[in-house]
Order: sequence, then C-alpha cells, then structure tokens
Amino acid sequence: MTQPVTLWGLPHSLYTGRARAYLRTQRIAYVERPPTDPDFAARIVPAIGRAIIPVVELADGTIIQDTVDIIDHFEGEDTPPVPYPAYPGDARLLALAHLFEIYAVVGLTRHAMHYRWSYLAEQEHFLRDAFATGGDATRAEATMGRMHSYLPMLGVDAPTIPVIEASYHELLGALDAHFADYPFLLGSTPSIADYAMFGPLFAHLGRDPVPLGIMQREAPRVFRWVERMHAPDLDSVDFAAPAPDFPDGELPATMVPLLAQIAQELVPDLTDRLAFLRDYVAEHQPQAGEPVTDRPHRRVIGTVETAFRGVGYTGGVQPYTVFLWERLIAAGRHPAARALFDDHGLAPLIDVDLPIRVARRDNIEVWA
Ligand SMILES: N[C@@H](CCC(=O)N[C@@H](CS)C(=O)NCC(=O)O)C(=O)O
Repeated sequence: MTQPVTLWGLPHSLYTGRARAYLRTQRIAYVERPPTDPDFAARIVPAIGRAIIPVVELADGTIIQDTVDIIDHFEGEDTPPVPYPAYPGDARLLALAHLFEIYAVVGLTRHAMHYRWSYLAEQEHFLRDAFATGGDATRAEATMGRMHSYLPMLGVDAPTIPVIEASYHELLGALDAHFADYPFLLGSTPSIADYAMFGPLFAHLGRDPVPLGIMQREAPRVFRWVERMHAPDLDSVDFAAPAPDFPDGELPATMVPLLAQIAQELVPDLTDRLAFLRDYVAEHQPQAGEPVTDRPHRRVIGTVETAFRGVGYTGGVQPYTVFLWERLIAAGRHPAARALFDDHGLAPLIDVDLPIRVARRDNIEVWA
C-alpha cells in the first residue's frame, strides 16, 4: 500500500479545506496534522520559509505549499492518474474553472472573513475552541487577532458590509438554483472551480454558526454541495445516475446569473489592481526570480482605491492574484472560451497585458 501523505492543516482553515476536499475526492490517503505540532515549526516552517497552511508532505519527504501546487502535483503526469481529473478537458469549461478559482480567492474570501469576524460576539465560543486546536488560549488569541486584522485589506468595513451581505445572499440564490440541476459547478464531477469555491463556502460560510445558519435556511442545495465536496466519494445520491453534465456546447441557464455576479464584482477589483501593478513595475522594476515581498509572510505590495459593487474601499494588492490571473488569461484566450467571456461581460478579465508575471519557486511567489 502507498504511504499516506501528511496534510498539515486545520478544520477551520479555508485553504486546508480546498486541499482536503481534493485528497478525499481523489481517494489519496492522508493523515492530517495541525501546525501547532512542534514538528511543523521545526521542519516545515524552515523548509517553506513561513508559517502557512495547508502544506502537503509526500512520503519521499517532498514538501508542497499552496493549494494550486498541491492539486497540480497530483494532477501531473508523474503521479498515478486520479479518478476525477480536476481540470476540465473542454476549453470553455476550463476557462470557467479558472474564473471560479480567482473569484473564490479575490472575491469570496471577503464574504468568508466578514461573516467569521464581524459576527465574532455571536460565535466566539465556537471560534475560540477552533483556534485553540492543538494549542492553548493564548495562541488562539494571537492567531484570531492576526486574522481579524486582515479585514480592512479585504475591503470589509462599515460601508461595504451591507453590499457584501447583499452579494452573499445573491450568490447563495444563484448557486442553490444551479445545484438543483448539477451536483458540481461544471457538471457531474468536481473541478478546480469546486475545490476553490469550497474553501470559503466550507471553512467559514458552511461551518461557522452564523453563516452556516444562513446557508441552511436559504440554500439547502449549497449546503448539500458542501457536504458532497467534503465526502470521500462524489456523494451525489440526490441526482439520477449518471449525474448530468452540461449540454454539448451550451451553457446552462443557471450559470448566467453566476457569471453576471462574478463580472460585476471581479472586473473593478482586478482592473484597479492592474493599474497599481503597472505603476509598481515601472517604479520598482522587479527582477525575475526576486521574491515578490521582502519577507515571505508579507502578501501585499501596496494598497489601491477600488470599489466593491460601487462602494469604495482601500484594498491590498497581492501578487498572488497575478499568479491566478495569468492562469485565467491563458485559458480564456482559447477562441471558444473568448466567445463565452465576450457574451457574459467577462472579456475585460482576459483582454489584458499583465506588466509582469508571478511564478512560484521553493514554495513562495517570485517575479517572473
Ligand atoms: N495561497 C495559499 C494561501 C494559504 C493561506 O492563506 N492559508 C491561511 C490559512 S487558511 C494561513 O495559513 N494564513 C496564515 C497567516 O496569514 O498568518 C494557498 O492556496 O495555499
């Protein structure tokens, strides 16, 4: 039997959820260990240069950080084929998968962090217990304080909160309608779109008491998708077998509102960050191979004035976004994907010349 891999992660961690769902679906044996284990500080942190989860450690000692790299490792040609490849073969679906991937990170993290931290009083007992996993109350307090401090950078503040909540109710409605027809975002099996969206929709929005209640009351099928994504098989008992795929060459009507919402929310965010990035590159002239920030745990290179659904906020600019954006642009340039993006107001996300690339080397982001 092959040795299980180690998943360094935690139940309430957004990105651990993404990696765990992937391992379970693909039936890759794993043992999960918490980053509070002294072994994490002694071996893993020095190897990856920062304290971050999830980390996957293979039986041969290879250490992989970042959920994109973790999934890509198992999807690659050097590993046994997985039962449900996560990258769609169809060019249009592949581009949509990358669109959901970047939306989950740039867009939905905001909703997840808002519902976790703006309702702290209502769910404090639950969160203190979660954050003390493997540690103690002092460590929980420190980590909770750090996470809470990310809210302004994500654009969560008094003026944006009502629109974040409106956006979330709208998203739940659109997803609930979609999951009435399909078990997964792009059809009968999960793709990188599902794994990416699962992160926020499970760890925070589908698990913390306040947003969990909203999801169960308003969107039972989204709640079922969360269960399905976390199950060790496809868990599609509520669909006829075989479960439906998208009709050939056609986009189901349930995708239309989702794409409209993504366009509305992502285009301004990314366009304003691109303008910042152009100036930044002109001013700093980063060299290829250089780490994107002076210290690996620093994710942001500056702030930008932007807007979420028309409400202004000052948000952080993360080079990691460029890494995801390039993946979207590459997939979106296929003619079939292009036509689809044109039809849904998403062309501004692929008609873009990025002034610089971001790659990942030795588990950190570097300019490329
Ligand atoms: N791009 C990374 C993001 C991972 C990430 O943000 N992990 C969070 C937990 S869900 C973390 O470890 N944060 C530590 C910190 O910000 O101090 C990935 O996809 O793995």
